[in-house]
Amino acid sequence: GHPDGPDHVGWPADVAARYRAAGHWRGQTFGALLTTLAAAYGHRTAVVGESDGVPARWTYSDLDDRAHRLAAGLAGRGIGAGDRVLVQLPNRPEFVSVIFALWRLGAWPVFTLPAHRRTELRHFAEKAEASAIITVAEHERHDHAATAREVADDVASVREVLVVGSPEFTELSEAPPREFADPDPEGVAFLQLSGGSTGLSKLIPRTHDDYLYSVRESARICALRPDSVYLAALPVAHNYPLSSPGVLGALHAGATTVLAPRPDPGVAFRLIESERVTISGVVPPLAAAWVQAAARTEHDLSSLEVLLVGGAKCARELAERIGPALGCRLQQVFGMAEGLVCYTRLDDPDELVLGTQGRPISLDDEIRVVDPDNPDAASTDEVVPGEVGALLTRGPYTIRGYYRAAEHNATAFTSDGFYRTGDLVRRHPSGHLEVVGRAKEQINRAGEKVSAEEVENHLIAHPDVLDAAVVGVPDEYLGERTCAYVVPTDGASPGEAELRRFVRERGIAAFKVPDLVIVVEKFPVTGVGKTSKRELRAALAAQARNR
Ligand code: J2J
Repeated sequence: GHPDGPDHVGWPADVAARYRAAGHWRGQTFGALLTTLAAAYGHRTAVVGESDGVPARWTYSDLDDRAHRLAAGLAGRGIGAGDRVLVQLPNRPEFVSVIFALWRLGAWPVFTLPAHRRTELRHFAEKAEASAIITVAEHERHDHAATAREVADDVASVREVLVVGSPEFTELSEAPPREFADPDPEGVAFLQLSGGSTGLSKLIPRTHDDYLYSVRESARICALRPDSVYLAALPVAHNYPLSSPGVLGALHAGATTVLAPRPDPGVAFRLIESERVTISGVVPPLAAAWVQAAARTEHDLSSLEVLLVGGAKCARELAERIGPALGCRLQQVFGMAEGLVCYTRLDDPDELVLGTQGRPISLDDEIRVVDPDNPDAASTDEVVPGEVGALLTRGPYTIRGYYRAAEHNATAFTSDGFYRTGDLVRRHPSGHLEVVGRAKEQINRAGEKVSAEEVENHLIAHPDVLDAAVVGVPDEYLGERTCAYVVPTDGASPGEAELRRFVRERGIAAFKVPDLVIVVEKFPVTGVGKTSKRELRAALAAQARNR
């Protein structure tokens, strides 16, 4: 085993046997799924998008053929079963062919976001001991190929940087198709990223069996059918647009996925009209932007049947405006890359659709709402039904441990295997959960998760900074924005602009750069000991709200 801990903390054998017996885990890999889909839906359209400005429209057979050829091409570069490969691709059709090619090889995609930069990519490459990076030359004026090569220079395991759209990659994509041994469906299929609350993002190992279960059920709960058209508006590497029901749910149903290069109403509405989109998924700030734009649009949005909203809390007022403004049904979704996904159901009464974040996918999702004041609460420390508590969960598609993170796993999971979500919820008698807050040290900035500790560590690296505390403050548009309180070293007086520039140049995603920096002489005095930083953040967050 790796010194940092096991690659995959599996489910206990008896529990796994139960999930198989219940038909949740069916022993199918993603590669095998694509073969089945190509046989069933061959000439139907699977993926619509743009590759370097060139429109693309792939049938299920096209996708199957591309994944076969690319798998062969990648194998020719020495990529094989068990290899970890950083995938950093924006919303373009090759995202889909690349991940299925890797799955056919038994290699593990590591789903990084287009927003990630040098320092984050280096961390993921090191932690995963990645052997390759697959990226694009440029996206949103950032030279991704150059960043990937920097990471490859720094991380010894990275042998290849492959650039989608380059002549070299095109050649790989045209290799004679080959079949590869199907990997173990109970084995790891890919590594997803956690939002991170203690320091850097953790890697989340998901198996073919567990993820396919959530994808299959998501497609069913969202009523996807072969003539559905799913618009992927958010960056598809995110767990939400990937699987809730997302690109994979749409594929599972034989439907069409339209990849929007950007999520703004200008781009999205044009695609909804031209592709007759029936369903999409957005975060609350984007839903608000769509609602506003719908009042003035000349685009025909009448094909839209369902809009999922999730990733962050959807305010009741916004929830009420979505249906009337967009002429569709709202479906709330509350999920996490670690597993558990809740949806309001399409036939739920309005009160639940507007006022809750849904109920779990599976009857085998175990939910515990426990003492919110005790970070070490056991699964038995449940609050009175209907009271607010910390959400713990365990089930057929929720991980039992992060990748190579034994120390972190000891606190992130209970001794009986429940994942501590860090979310504060209230459970309704129907089983629907209402998310009312958060216990974890994380800021939810328009659905992007920012670890307070990670940003603090970047600030403290500045020579003029003695200490830093990062908190979320309410923001009308983003839901929350990040506010950094900074205590300077003796005699120093760092400026806000300088500190923000410094953090950005450390090589991290723009959404992690503090929106606001406030320099203070000293921090308020709180309790002492291990939890003092937590108390300090709480005190500062309260202070920020009252500013
Ligand atoms: C409040 N908080 C929410 C909601 C997520 C589907 C949908 C979302 C994600 C996701 C996902 C929320 N109301 N409706 O993976 O498959 C916050 C919670 C949660 C954290 C997980 C999916 N929906 N959240 O957002 O891994 O705090 O997954 O624990 O990015 O987002 O973040 P992430």
